[in-house]
Amino acid sequence: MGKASFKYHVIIYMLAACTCKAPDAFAEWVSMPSGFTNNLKSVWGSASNDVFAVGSNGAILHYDGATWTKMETATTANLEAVSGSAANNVVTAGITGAFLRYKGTGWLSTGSSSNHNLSGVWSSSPSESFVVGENGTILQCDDRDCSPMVSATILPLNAIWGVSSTDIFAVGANGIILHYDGISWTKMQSSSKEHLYSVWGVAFNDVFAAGANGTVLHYNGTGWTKMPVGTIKDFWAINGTYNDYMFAVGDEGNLFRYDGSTWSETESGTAYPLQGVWVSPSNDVFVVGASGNIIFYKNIPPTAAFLVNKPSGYTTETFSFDASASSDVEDGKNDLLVRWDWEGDGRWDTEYSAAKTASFQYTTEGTYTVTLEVMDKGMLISTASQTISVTVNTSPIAQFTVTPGTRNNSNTITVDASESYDNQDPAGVLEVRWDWEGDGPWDTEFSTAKTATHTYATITTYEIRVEIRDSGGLTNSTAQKVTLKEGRLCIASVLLGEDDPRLNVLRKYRDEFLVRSEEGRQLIHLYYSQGEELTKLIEANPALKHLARNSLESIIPTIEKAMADSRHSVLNEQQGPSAR
Ligand SMILES: [Ca+2]
Ligand SMILES: [Ca+2]
Ligand SMILES: [Ca+2]
Repeated sequence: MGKASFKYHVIIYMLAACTCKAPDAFAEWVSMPSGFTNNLKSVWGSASNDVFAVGSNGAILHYDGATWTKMETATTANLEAVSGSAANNVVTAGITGAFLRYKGTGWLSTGSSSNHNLSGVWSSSPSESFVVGENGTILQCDDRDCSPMVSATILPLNAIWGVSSTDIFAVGANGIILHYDGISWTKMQSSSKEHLYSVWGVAFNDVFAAGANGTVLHYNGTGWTKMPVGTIKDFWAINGTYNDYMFAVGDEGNLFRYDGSTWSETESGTAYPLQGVWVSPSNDVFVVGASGNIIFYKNIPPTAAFLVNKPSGYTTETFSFDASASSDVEDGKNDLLVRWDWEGDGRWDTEYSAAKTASFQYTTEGTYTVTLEVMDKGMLISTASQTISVTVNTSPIAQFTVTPGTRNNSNTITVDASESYDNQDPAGVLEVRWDWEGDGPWDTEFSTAKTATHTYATITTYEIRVEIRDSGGLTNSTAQKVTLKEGRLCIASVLLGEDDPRLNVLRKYRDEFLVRSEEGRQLIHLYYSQGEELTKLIEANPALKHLARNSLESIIPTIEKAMADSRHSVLNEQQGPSAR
């Protein structure tokens, strides 16, 4: 297999791997050793390195980001729920009114003043928590004690969650859902008769409840509706960080993820009942279950990648950057935020933005390391860098030469601007255009061809202008005057007289025969470069004039015959130029 085709196969493989990745993205659940074998019922934390899990026999476990350790408690009651508002305000509740507070140093078993089994807790602030339990029990607790609230049911309440202390939802048996508006608890119209075991939301009009037989309900601010999930296994807990990043867990290792549009099953790697789930602010997922099982999904940092429209450019130009190639396993591209450091000086030059494209113009020459930072919704970041070089563009320098045309008819000229140059661009990319008469309007388009030929209709003096343009659009122009002269046969005219028709033979010989060979052109050049001087010499010397005239007169018939015989003759192919 050739190198190229190997490369090709690698690319195909990578593309295939990418398309397969989505369904497997959440396969990376790992089992965490808890050191505990009894049931774990609930999990909550303030951060991924400050997580609490509670369970049977008064067990409270704490995770510091590396290991789970059992915390000291004064209770042996089965604990059913844990929640909090900050690292130094955690509360847990359990059977026969068990209620413990953690203020950052140790668990205080102050009790709830209730004898009912308590199964749900939610903290609205560091000094206020709400607790629910059997017989429709609802308690409001501060840092000292708890007091019962007037409930709207005698059915068991299993879970509680709120937006604020004046907007709280509680769910329980037979699909019951209660709402507290800061004054009283009232029953909401539920769309289900299934037992509800968990409630969580992101806003007053975006709340989710999960329960028996794979039930998940959604509240949109006006009513509760059942979401299609695709399981009949009981859900024991639901939690997330966004309405497109949430998880529901339940019986037999049942684990579903919601991405904002559909619920999809994820392989949890366990068959144990999963009873608690909590998603950290950095979008790591902690799930606890029977027999001390804890499983964990770690949010993967995004992949940062970007394109720049060119690796080098001028201070007069704008560079365009596109971070659309960045990606993340958990989050959609639109959810990723990006920011830029144009010089790689460690100071970010833009705010975080969901817009993936940006542009920047450098004012100073230099080599710059452009750095992109990409952040996912769990605030995990990645960076990517590219080096670009920026130079100051200077104008090109225009130069050109003019030479008489090869036919030497005097009205055809050839110009050559090859000597023009630029300090940044090679000659090949420089473009030129011409103004043949110096009258203002350009007579040619810009072209990288540096030579051009032009034939004038009138023999006079012209100013020829050239303009040169570099790749950065800078231009420079120069001009020179060219005086066209009649192609006078000076010596022959003096010898034969201005009106002698034989002059036309000589003109034809010059223009259609001699001009076709290098030697002929050299001869013409010699004739015209020496002509003026020789003519003066001949005119001043009658003997020389006589001798020269006789020679020329004898040569002309020979020339005439040679032209007629010559296979190179073009007399039959085109009309000769008119004699001047
Ligand atoms: Ca991620
Ligand atoms: Ca910077
Ligand atoms: Ca330049």
